[in-house]
Amino acid sequence: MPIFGTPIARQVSFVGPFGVGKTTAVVTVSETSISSTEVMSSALRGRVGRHLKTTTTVGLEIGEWRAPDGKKVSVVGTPGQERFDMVRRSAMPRSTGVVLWLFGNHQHALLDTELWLEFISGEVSTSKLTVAVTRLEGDTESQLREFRDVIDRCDARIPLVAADPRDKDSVSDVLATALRIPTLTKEVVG
Ligand SMILES: Nc1nc2c(ncn2[C@@H]2O[C@H](COP(=O)(O)OP(=O)(O)OP(=O)(O)O)[C@@H](O)[C@H]2O)c(=O)[nH]1
Ligand SMILES: [Mg+2]
Repeated sequence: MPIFGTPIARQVSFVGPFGVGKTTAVVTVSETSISSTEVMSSALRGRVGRHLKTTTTVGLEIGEWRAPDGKKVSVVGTPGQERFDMVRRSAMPRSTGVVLWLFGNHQHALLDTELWLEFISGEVSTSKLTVAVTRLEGDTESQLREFRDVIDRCDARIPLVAADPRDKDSVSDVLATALRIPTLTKEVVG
């Protein structure tokens, strides 16, 4: 007798450095309220530059995005901090797509890219991966070329997009790219 269960839903997980905007992106695209695992961290207060925020993700947070085909997609934010490595690893194998979010305007951006790609490719197939670069200013195209070169050394088929975690259309395009479905607006740098 055939067994009719709930069909396995598509899932996209967001990984990347502390404070890049993974939680912001989950909240931006989610139609429902998300199950949050953010905590206030006094240790984060008073730090400068990219560490200005006072909350951080310690577990997985799950939102829901409605794809252009009307179906629901789970969007999973993971913690960026090193010490939550186990949590991060647990989300990736179950995902249809994995998005690596990166800082575009950071002095070690390319080294960061290399290290994160190395970590992720040890966990899941790079065919699932998409790279989204935030905070690009000025000559966006030439900066993306630099990222493209680093990514090509890992796998030239990995899509690369510039994105803003605070912008709904932008994050929707990242999700579409991650699921390998057509995007509404965004250009993929290939
Ligand atoms: N200026 C600027 N700010 C951004 C951009 N993307 C995100 N932010 C801000 O950066 C912060 C990111 O914070 P979170 O979304 O908590 O980052 P996270 O990646 O979830 O951090 P952890 O879970 O602690 O690893 C938020 O205050 C965003 O508003 C961007 O493209 N430009
Ligand atoms: Mg977070």
